[in-house]
Amino acid sequence: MNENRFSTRRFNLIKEIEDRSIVILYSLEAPHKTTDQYYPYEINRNFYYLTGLKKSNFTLLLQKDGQNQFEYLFIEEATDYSNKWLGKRMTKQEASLVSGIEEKNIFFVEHFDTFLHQQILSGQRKALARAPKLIYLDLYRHKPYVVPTALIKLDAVLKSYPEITYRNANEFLDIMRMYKDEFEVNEIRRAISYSKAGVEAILSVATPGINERSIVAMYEYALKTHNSEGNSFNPIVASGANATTLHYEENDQTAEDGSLVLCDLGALAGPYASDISRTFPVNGKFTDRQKEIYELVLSVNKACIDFVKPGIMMSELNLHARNLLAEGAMKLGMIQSPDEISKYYYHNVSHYLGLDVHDVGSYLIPLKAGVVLTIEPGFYIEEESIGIRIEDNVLVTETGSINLSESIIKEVKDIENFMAM
Ligand SMILES: [Mn+2]
Repeated sequence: MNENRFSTRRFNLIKEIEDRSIVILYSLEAPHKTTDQYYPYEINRNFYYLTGLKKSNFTLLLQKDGQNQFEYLFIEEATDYSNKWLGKRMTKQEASLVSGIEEKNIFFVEHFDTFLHQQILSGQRKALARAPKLIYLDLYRHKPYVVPTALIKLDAVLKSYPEITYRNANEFLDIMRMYKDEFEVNEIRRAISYSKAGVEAILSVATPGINERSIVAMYEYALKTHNSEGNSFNPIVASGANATTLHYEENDQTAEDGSLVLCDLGALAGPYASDISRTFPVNGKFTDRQKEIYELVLSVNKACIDFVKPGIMMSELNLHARNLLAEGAMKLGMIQSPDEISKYYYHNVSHYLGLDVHDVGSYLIPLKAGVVLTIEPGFYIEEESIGIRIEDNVLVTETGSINLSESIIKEVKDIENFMAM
């Protein structure tokens, strides 16, 4: 069943790309930290999407030539040394079972450069396939003027074959990855179930005077004991005014009695992410003022989830949230005109979710069944030390939407009852 899913994706990608081209995707390696230490390894999401493999230093090579397609995989070889020092590595047979790539087309990674030159680029396989004119690579840049790793790795090749151009494979993969199949939706559900366990652990331990750091520790403890791989991003646990900074990550302040705590966190299931925000009073009881603002955010959270259906544009969803929050703030007498809402609400209401927490995809095309997105309205009043965000993970269906994180408590009375236990 596995091989079908990943083989189908590779087939669909090859269908889209130009004739006489190849795709090269690297699973990449953990970045260096200090001396002989490395940061934890994260699989390249595009590599995983097309192979199902989560191993570092693997390379995928796809070739399209007319009606012919070729798939090759390059893996790390298990040696006596690696077995004794580094642990078990995958065999060709295991890699073939997961990825659906035929075992005879799986080689060891140290042979990749020679293979690429001799078998593919130099056109020595002319009998089988013409030399490619184009290479598709993962050219994602996390900020401007960063040279993508794929270009660094292929530098010598691109210099020695100036007749071959390269292009961004993400223009296809980003769109393919937007629409989740049943397996993926179930993985996201599993990730959400870990986040739920984490949120409940937090609500159980929260008490006035607790340090935000202890809350993070309880949360991460819950993830690990439920067998989640861990965080899909650095958790935000922000008490009082800290919650008005959107990406507050220090998580080292004391949650004072009477304050709200905003938690924005997400657990992993395999490489799939969840992304949940919940806000609660650290002493277990909302003040009237906190409740008033909380109920407004909650009503917008629900209204936006109901608004999600095929055909809706992200921009409409954003506008809907903003209008509703502005309307609410005007009723509360906090602003006089709708555009003043930027004072209290200053982010978008949604992003895609999947193999990445801020998942790939176009924000300029209408929603369609299979898209998973967040709904996360917020309200931030710095002068009152109130920051509230309520975030759920929502699947677009043929007729509307399903809130995948519905079972994570968010009603005022449910939170208060839970914390009173
Ligand atoms: Mn989010």
